[in-house]
Amino acid sequence: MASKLSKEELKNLFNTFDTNGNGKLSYSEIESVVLRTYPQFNSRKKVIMRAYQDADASKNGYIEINEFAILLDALNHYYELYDIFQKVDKDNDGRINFDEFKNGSKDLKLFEFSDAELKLEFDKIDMNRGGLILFDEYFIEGFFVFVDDISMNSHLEGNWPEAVNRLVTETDKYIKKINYAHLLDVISQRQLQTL
Ligand SMILES: [Ca+2]
Ligand SMILES: [Ca+2]
Ligand SMILES: [Ca+2]
Repeated sequence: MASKLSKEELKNLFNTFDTNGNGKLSYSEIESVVLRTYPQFNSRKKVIMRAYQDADASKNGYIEINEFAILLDALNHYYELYDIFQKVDKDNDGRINFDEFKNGSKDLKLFEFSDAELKLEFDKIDMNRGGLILFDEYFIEGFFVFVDDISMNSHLEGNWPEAVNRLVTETDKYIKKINYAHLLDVISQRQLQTL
């Protein structure tokens, strides 16, 4: 979505967020604009915080104009992930146990998985082995595990765009819609960070 905005539209939107006009966005500026424009984020402040942290590539605590498109994409993407998470979390306790995971497997796009295969997937996501999936673990599975797979693949084959393509198809099983552009952004940021 953000990639569809022109440079000027992006700049105008950025200025709307930048309420004190200092050319960078603090977390509180972002949160207040997002909550004002999209009240449905009220129960999902975690999503805003997560998107803000991800988009701040320079790690200076502010979102600058060059990080802004990533912020918008991340907001959109995490919002969708959170949507699926809440649907599967039937008792609304903010955690997904294996029963909920099994019952929600269609929402998670895990079609035609046997119980044993589902258990394997569940354990993969449940990184701290607590028997429950937290939202953090869930979207880490949705993103960073695959990013690591991608960098491994790219070392093996020297062709990471192709590896990304394949993994995005793979990941579609888990998540309704992978934002390809954002995934690429995250990858390039990560590659820069590891240089
Ligand atoms: Ca500001
Ligand atoms: Ca920054
Ligand atoms: Ca639950």
